[in-house]
This record gives sequence, structure tokens and C-alpha cells, in this order.
Amino acid sequence: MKTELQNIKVRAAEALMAAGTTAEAEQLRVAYLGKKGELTAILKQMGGLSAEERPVIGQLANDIRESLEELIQERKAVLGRAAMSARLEKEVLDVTMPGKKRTAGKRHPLNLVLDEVEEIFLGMGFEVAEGPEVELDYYVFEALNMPKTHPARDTQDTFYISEEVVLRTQTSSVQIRTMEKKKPPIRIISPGRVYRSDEVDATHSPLFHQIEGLVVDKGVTMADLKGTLATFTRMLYGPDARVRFRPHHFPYTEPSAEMDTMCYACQGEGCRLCKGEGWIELLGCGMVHPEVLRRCNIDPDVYSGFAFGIGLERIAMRRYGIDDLRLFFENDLRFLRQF
Ligand code: 2U9
Repeated sequence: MKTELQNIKVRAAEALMAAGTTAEAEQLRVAYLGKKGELTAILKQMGGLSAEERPVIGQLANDIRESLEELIQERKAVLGRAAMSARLEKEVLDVTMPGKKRTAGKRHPLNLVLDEVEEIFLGMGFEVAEGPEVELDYYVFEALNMPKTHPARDTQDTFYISEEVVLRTQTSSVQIRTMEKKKPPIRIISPGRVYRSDEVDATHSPLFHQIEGLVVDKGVTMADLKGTLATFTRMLYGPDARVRFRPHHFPYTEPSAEMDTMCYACQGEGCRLCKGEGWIELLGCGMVHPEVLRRCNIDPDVYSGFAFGIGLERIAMRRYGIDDLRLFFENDLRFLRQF
């Protein structure tokens, strides 16, 4: 057994010197010292030895294990260093090579304007709420006081996925979902894509973007609506911006209004841009219809609210002097690079 052990040591040492990589050295460690290795196999036979022989052989086996472990360790270190030098030799770094030019992307003009509008409302204490674009008919129409037979549905040419599922035509659905989950005070804006089955031209697109807003609390009045929206307009267009409210009708607000800003081209005189009006429409708004509150389990005798809807493209067109809506969606780099 003694000779066998010494034999193992010699063979292992020779094989180790022949090993060319650290992986090979590791394989040898497993082959000789591992659980199923040669040295371990010999130790398992020690039961058959006499009481005098056992400690002597045991000691010898341990000495051999230790010296082999040390040898393997050293060999691995030598091989590791050699591998690293070879790699460094091969991988030459040419610091004079020209760098790779990275072209920086730009934010889309609609995103630039959305950031601006969000910033203004966040500053007034609003939170941003988002929701699904593929929506249940209930959240887009029914809950907003527009039952299946309501004529207002005809004015919003809807893409139907099925009888009960539509592409949202306005982001009001997000506000209904928020009111279902959260009790007042509520102060949210919901920006996002909306869809209407329109023919494409310079002012119409089947996909466009809205920002709707909703405030619900005790004692909210039309004065809060006017103050909030006039402040928003002055922050967007400057402190001299003038606004006016005209009565309108929406099924989900009562009373309802549209808000105009004084024409920036003619200062109210009337010109081609404002079609002689002196004013340009900016948004729709109104006090949330009591029936809409009731459907969300908010008692209209205790709470009231106002809501508004703004078309994002309209603001962006005015901000950047763009006269064709299609430019926003064609992704022509010559257009996008200008922002
Ligand atoms: C709830 C109740 C009422 C949102 C409103 C408008 C008026 C409006 C248009 C502006 C131009 C859509 O982008 S546009 O085509 N929107 O005129 N939207 S009031 O009213 C709500 C919203 C949510 C629960």
C-alpha cells in the first residue's frame, strides 16, 4: 500500500507538470484527490490493515494529499499567469483607433409638450393616472352617462373590438377607474393615446393624444374650474394669455363649456389663423355630471367635481408652428431632428 501511495504521488506530480491549462490541473485534482479519486480509493482499503500499520499508512496518505494539494495550487497559479500573459500579448489595444460615433436620439415633439403640461399640473397638486387603451364599453361610454342608444356615441366614431370591448375614444375611462378605487379628494390628469375612426387629413388622425383632468372634493365649484384652467393657460402661454369660456354640451359634464385663448397672431382682432374670431379653442370642460359621480359610488349631494379634456396635438401644433397633424406620426427624421 505504501508503494502504491508513493506511486500515486509520482504519477500525479508528473501529470501535473504536463498539464497545460488550469482546467487540466483541476481535472487532475479531481482524478487523484476527489471523492472518487485514486488516493481516496486507497484510503478506503485501510480497514484491512493491522493496528500497527494503519497509523503509519494514514500519516503517509495525509502527507501525500497535502503535498499534492500544494503542488496543484502552485501549478494552477503558474498556468493562470501564463494564460493571462498570452492573452495580454494577443489582445493589443490600439488607443489611436477612432471611436464609434453614437447618434443621440431626441424626444418627440408630442412628448416635449406632454412633459410641459404634466409639469404644470403636477405643480398644482395633480397626480398622473394611466389605464388601458383597449377598454370595456362600460368605462368609455356607459359610466360617462352615454348609454348604448345615446346620440353622442355617433360623434365619436369608435373602433369596436367586440360588442363590449372598444379602443378608448377618450381617457375618461381612466378617471372612472380611479373614482371606483379611490375616494375624494381626487386630483388627477390622465394623458394617453385615444382612437377614433376618422379619415386621415391635416387636422384628423385615427390615433391622437388627450390629456384629461378630474378634480373631485367637497365644495368644488365652477370658479375652481375657471381658476385652474386660466392658471394652466397662463403657465403654458405666458402671464398675458387671455381666456374665455363658452357654453357647450357634453353628456358627462353639466354645465359644460369650451375654453378659448385669445389669438396669439392678431391679439383678438380677427385674422386668418383664428378665422376672424379673435379666439382659438383650447379645451373642453365642465362640472362632473351627478349621474357620473353616482355610478362610481360618490354621493353627488356631498361631493362635486370638475373635468376637462385637451388635445395634445393641438397644443404641440401651436407651440411649434406645425400646420399638418400627419407630421407627428410619419416619423420623418428630417422633421423629428428639428426638436
Ligand atoms: C369624468 C367626467 C368628465 C372630460 C372632458 C372634454 C370636456 C373635452 C375634448 C377636448 C379635445 C376631447 O381631445 S379632444 O378631442 N374633451 O372637450 N373632456 S370634459 O370630462 C370628464 C372626464 C372624466 C369622470
